[in-house]
Amino acid sequence: MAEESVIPAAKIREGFTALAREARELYLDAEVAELTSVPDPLSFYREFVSPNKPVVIRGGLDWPALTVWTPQYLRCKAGRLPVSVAVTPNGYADAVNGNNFVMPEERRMILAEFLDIIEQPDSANGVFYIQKQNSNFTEEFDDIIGDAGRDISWATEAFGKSPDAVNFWMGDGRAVTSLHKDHYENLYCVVSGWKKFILIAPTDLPFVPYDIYKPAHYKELKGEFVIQQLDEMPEVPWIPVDPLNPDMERYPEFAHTLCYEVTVNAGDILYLPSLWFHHVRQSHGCIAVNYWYDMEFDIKYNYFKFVEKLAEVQETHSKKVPPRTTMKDSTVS
Ligand SMILES: O=C(O)CCC(=O)C(=O)O
Repeated sequence: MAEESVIPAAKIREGFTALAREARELYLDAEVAELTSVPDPLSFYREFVSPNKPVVIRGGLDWPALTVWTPQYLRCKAGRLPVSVAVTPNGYADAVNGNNFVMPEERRMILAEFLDIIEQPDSANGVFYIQKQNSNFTEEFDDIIGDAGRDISWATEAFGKSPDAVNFWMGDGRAVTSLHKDHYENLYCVVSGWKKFILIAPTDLPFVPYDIYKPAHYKELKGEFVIQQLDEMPEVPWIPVDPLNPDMERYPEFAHTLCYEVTVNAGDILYLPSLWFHHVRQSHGCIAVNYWYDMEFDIKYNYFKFVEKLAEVQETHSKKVPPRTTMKDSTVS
């Protein structure tokens, strides 16, 4: 009978270290690349999408939205539109809190009401953020969509398809999006204010810890936010590390990641490649629109899933993470 062979964890660890090192030597840049004008579709695909490298296109937007989307204009043109707003006590929606993965309380209100809260945050309890990733821009903002667009034409040409979702983001300066990854090619456009992204390449995946959490959501009851567990939902694998304040004692492997930081200002476009981990902060009242184009599920994706599987069985990553689906990490939101 053939003997069962066991690969020592140290050998797998060596492979992970080589993967991260060689990626840095061979294809990653020291900083996020910058362009000062929009690329033609072929160069964009060849220089950034195919090698899976982020780039910021400074001043890449020429939308009327850049000048016309003042609170006054939004009230006048779209103030009566009903919108979905994520409300949390602390600005962390879809994030780890103790043993829970906590989603925001979702409220429906008209845009004018939301704008009042953004202008006077103390007038409401909690942190309010329009962040619903269900193509809310095309679904809920029909009256102002012409000020921006249903797609980014040169990106649509490069990808050979239209975006799967177009999302409108506007919120409180305290709102933070916790570290996660998506299976989308993301064209992230800032209309006013700024966003700060922390990015980690997919080749650093073995050093990004995951744990398993109980799904829950916030609910405001008599002026207090409580966490209610959602027992009917499956458990959620999520990243427990806050890259702004990582707990290196508990997650020492995180020290081996290379965190890129980039600020995306009004008028800029960030190309955030599929499978890159990202953490996002913003200025108060920042407005953005992003375009999610589905990634190609090609050999790169296959290799990524292989490394992910290997990392799951390797104890430094997580002992408990069940097999991942191909769904976007945050589809539970
Ligand atoms: O802007 C944000 O807060 C989060 C953006 C994000 O996670 C995304 O576009 O995938």
